[in-house]
Amino acid sequence: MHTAPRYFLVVLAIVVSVHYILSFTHDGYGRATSISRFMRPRPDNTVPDEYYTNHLINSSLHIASRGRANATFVILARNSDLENTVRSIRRIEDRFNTRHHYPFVLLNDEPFTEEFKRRVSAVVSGQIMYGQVPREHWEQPAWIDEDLATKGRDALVADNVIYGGSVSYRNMCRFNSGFFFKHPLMEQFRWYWRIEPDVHFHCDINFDPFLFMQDRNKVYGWTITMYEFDKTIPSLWGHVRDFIKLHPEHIAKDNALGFMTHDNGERYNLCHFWSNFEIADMNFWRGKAYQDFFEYLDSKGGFYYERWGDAPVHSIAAGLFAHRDQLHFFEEIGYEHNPYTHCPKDPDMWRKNRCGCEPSRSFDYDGYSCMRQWDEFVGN
Ligand SMILES: Nc1nc2c(ncn2[C@@H]2O[C@H](COP(=O)(O)OP(=O)(O)OP(=O)(O)O)[C@@H](O)[C@H]2O)c(=O)[nH]1
Ligand SMILES: *[C@@H]1O[C@H](CO)[C@@H](O)[C@H](O)[C@H]1NC(C)=O
Ligand SMILES: [Mg+2]
Repeated sequence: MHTAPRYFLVVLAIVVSVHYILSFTHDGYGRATSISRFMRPRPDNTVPDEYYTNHLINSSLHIASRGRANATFVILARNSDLENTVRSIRRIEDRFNTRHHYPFVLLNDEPFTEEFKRRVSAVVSGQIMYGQVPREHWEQPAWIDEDLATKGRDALVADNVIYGGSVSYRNMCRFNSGFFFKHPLMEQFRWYWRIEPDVHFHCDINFDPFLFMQDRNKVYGWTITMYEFDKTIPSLWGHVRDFIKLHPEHIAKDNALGFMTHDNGERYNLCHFWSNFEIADMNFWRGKAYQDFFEYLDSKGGFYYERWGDAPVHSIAAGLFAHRDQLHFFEEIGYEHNPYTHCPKDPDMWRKNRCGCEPSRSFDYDGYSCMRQWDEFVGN
């Protein structure tokens, strides 16, 4: 006569213990709950303590005293960007580079003024080099059909697409896609950290991201990922698919395509890394796979007929030609380029790195962010 309640108790006990086991195995590193995501850094995604130069945290100083990587900062700027360029450099110097003295390369399609050089040179802690971009790396190529290009721009202007009517913005995107790493001042380096005028670094960076990337065989480091405006790249993915068929030898076996497409390459989900922040290996861009890729895309004219950004071009290439583990999310680097901020959400990380940003306003899980797709892809 007590069978029914006893049966109920047994079932209840099983349910409770299964729930307990599941919550145990999913806790911390799982994506089971938003709490666990908030509380703990992702596995394999954080820079280990031994990379930290801060003696309070660091236990093995040998990594901290290794000197510099073969690396430079790079900033593309106009003379009119002077004040914002000074601001960006001051911020990265204060949070990182006064302890490392990595050089800066400043590039411009026009000669920098003496005033620009005087002001910017005053705020760096290391070497600084100023270069002009050669015309053939900047201007719209002569073979571009100007009537088609005009039609393309007019259509984007009519559609209210940001920079839709700008030729110089297109020059900039093409230059950042295919040429910055070929500039003579950049050729002497392997690694670069891209910075733009008026960006913010919200946390101390008490480790050397270049050495971390080098040791771990990384290719591309990023802090923010989001959707691209589909109106700027209507034909891009079709060309990517054609390129894959044409050059299957370039596609990495364990690539990150799964981050950018949910139907095995059929359609692009528009996710890309926000390229105003990049820490990456220029030898990857200089390699055969990317060179073939850029030449192929460039020959289609989409930098001008549409408005292809360097962000989707770099991201798709990194997703195709690199091993998935070679793409790295720098969770601990608090970064802001108007209007979006990445702020570390893990309280320990946030405190340890003296972050000045507000974690709850981090862009990571904003509706427009692609962080969810990234988490799903890497299995967090
Ligand atoms: N020398 C030069 N640099 C440019 C030109 N256009 C853009 N840049 C630089 O290229 C980078 C990207 O341009 P931005 O105007 O910041 O474009 P964005 O980041 O997409 O957009 P916002 O920053 O939101 O305006 C920045 O480092 C700019 O300084 C240009 O015509 N000449
Ligand atoms: C740095 O890297 C570049 C590009 O790979 C290379 O040409 C250069 O020789 C390297 N410099 C040093 C000091 O290793
Ligand atoms: Mg910008």
